[in-house]
Amino acid sequence: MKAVRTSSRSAPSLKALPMLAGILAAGLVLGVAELVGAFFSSRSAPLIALGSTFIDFTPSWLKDFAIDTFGTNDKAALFVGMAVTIVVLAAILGYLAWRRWILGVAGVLVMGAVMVAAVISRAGAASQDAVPSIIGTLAGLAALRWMIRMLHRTSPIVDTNDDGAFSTGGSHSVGGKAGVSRRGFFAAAGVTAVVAAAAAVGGAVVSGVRNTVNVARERLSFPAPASPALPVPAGVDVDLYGVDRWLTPNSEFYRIDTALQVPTIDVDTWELRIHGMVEEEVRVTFQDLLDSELIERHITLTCVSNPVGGELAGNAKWLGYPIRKLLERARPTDGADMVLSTSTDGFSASTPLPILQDDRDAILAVAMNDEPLPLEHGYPVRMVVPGLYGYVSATKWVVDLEVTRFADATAYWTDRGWSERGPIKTQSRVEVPRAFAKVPAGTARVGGTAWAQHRGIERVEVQIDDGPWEEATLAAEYTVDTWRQWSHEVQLEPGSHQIRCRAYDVEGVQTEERADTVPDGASGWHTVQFTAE
Ligand SMILES: Nc1nc2c(c(=O)[nH]1)N[C@H]1C(S)=C(S)[C@@H](COP(=O)(O)O)O[C@H]1N2
Ligand SMILES: [Mo]
Repeated sequence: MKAVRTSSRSAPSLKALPMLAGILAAGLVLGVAELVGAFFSSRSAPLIALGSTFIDFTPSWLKDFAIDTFGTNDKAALFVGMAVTIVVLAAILGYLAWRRWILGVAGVLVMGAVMVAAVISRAGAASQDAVPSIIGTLAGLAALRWMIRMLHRTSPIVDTNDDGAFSTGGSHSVGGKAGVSRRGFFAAAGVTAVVAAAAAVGGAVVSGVRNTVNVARERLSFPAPASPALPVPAGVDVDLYGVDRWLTPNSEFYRIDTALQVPTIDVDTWELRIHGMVEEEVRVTFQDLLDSELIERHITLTCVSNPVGGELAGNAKWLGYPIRKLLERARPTDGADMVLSTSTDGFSASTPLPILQDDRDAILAVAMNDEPLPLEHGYPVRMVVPGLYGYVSATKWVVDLEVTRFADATAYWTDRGWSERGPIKTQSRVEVPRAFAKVPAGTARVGGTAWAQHRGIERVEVQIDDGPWEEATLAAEYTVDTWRQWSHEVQLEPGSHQIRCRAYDVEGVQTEERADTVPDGASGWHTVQFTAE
């Protein structure tokens, strides 16, 4: 009776190891994609996208079968089915990659492409939602390459020539020595497994927190404002296609911040502390805010980094508590001239104390256009101050107000070369025609927007080529704290043209002098080249 001779003492058979490599690499692809996706948006999670796409393509008989068989567990069944499919495909890919590396590359890329296609085809997806899947795929490919290399190095029966092609036996075979240790492979496999697991857990934690916060945010409702916004008069929009809307929808509101990841704050633990040069330290919870008399105001926000003619400005309706009243409770002491507001992510802004105390409505905002603040716009509480650039006033995710002096403290951007104070410069822009547009010759309407928050726009003038400056028609003014649209009728000869505009506030015409955004905001007259034909 001869015992069947097993190949060696080495544990798993050689075929199993490339398969294991494939499965681990697939795990890494998904783990990394989940982690990166958690930082992007919930839409970019590849597993969910794959599952949803699968459901969309499932014939109804299979759906019915799944629901009949698994009942309310049909989704769990789907995920189990997907997991099995992925494991089997990954094992095959690992084996192929071991036999012929190029096949492995092709296979991984095809799987990556399927993932990207699934993510991108979801409703509301944007092209950047593909990024997590792409990064995941590249990470998986690298890990697979590493593990397969290690396998070839230790393989007792398989050898590859330099370009990775497969060959058996022959003089290259390193026989005895190889196979002695697969330590290299197991090290690579172990690292891949650990990184994949850590990435998946990290991704799940991050998106889990985000989901919890999103659910809490959606449940919020606000009391009617004690002081509602003035009604918006009919003519605040010039009614000219191509001019931005007077009221900026939240989804189109510009976003500027230093946050690599949008902070996720639990409203139940959020607290604002007002301290420093005050007679009384004040602490406010979110519920305190909701129980207070809230005001509702339209305020146009502008970024100091907005270039002449740029898009970094937006107008929204804000609901919140007057910062003036908070300061009345804290009672700043003599000599204080600044409030340093700090966000949970460490950003800070220095705002002149008198501006927060005067009769303008500086707001500790909780809602934007009748919605709880969007996460990226400062949920649950941010500051909004009429007349100041965002970097010195509009702290999002705000948690701390320190009453202090400009001489004693500096803020995030002032430490980086920007002016310590940032009143908004009077600006106007041409939105119609767009730069390099082609428009019909003859009579044309041009238009745009002007702003001089807390001073107000008094007049806008337009000039075509070297012609005279003509007074444009101003749209209705809401308050001096909001931007104002303008339009004008011009006659255009065929040919190329230039249009310029300039706005006046109470102090006169905006400066023609060109200034860069650093250190305290861009200036100059906006000029647009276009063609009439
Ligand atoms: N926490 C925090 N708040 C911040 C910033 C930031 O980087 N972090 N940027 C400020 C700047 S420079 C501007 S212009 C406004 C932009 O607000 P928005 O993103 O809601 O439009 O937020 C301000 N508040
Ligand atoms: Mo800004």
